[in-house]
Amino acid sequence: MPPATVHLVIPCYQESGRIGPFLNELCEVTRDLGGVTIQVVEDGSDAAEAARMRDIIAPLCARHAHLRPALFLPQNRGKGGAVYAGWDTAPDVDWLAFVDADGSCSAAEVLNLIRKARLQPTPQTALFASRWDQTGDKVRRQWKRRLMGRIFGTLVSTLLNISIHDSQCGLKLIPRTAYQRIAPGLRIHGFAFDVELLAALHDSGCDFEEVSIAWHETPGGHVHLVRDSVRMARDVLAVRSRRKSGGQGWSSGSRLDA
Ligand SMILES: Nc1nc2c(ncn2[C@@H]2O[C@H](COP(=O)(O)OP(=O)(O)OP(=O)(O)O)[C@@H](O)[C@H]2O)c(=O)[nH]1
Ligand SMILES: [Mg+2]
Repeated sequence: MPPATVHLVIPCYQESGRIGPFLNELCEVTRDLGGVTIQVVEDGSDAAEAARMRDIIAPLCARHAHLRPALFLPQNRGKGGAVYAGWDTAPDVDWLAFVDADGSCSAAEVLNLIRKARLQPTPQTALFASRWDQTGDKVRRQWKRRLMGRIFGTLVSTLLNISIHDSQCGLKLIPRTAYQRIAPGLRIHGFAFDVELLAALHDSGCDFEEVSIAWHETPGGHVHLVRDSVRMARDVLAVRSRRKSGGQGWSSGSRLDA
């Protein structure tokens, strides 16, 4: 049996300064796996940035057949919008995945998660990388981000009544069929898209597993601790009220226990 196929999207906004070494390493470590495609989705940065990204990606595309041509979105959609745009170009794969561009989560961790997904006889359980295990220096983050991450995790699990510690980690693998069931109802395209994705998967009956990974924060992040936390909290409340009103429209599933 050929290994399960995976389409891995890297959402990028103003990432030309950070993505080069990580993309190179990712292409190297996945090259011999077979059945894995990688795609950068450039999310409406300006023309100069798009040109810089082309300069980084073109030579890598020439060396690696599994690095697909980048998708350049004409307008910024937000991280979730970019991930979904990339996923929608791969309607036949077994697994849909994304990873952040900055390399905070290493190429080796991506490889581990792909291998773990492939142990499933058929894609069934979504895999959410998690920075929950903070023993030793496995997870290196600024204390402010660590604290906000904990508060946000508590907010998500309490308000949505879904047991999860870290919904926001930038590496996830989703069974493609599960995504296609819920995709028409997904509305959130900003940094909280993972929360809606989680709720929709859960409510449609798709299980998920949190997988502890190493995470070494890279400087130059785009998430503004206060501004984006407020927006994200508002999005969590929106997901909650949609579920409560029963009008979520993302599935015909039956697991609405929030
Ligand atoms: N497509 C898209 N991607 C974005 C946008 N903003 C950020 N990203 C991507 O989202 C990913 C995560 O953003 P980061 O800047 O790494 O976030 P951070 O501030 O470091 O936060 P953490 O990584 O969670 O600590 C990166 O791949 C970014 O390029 C956006 O507006 N659109
Ligand atoms: Mg980051």
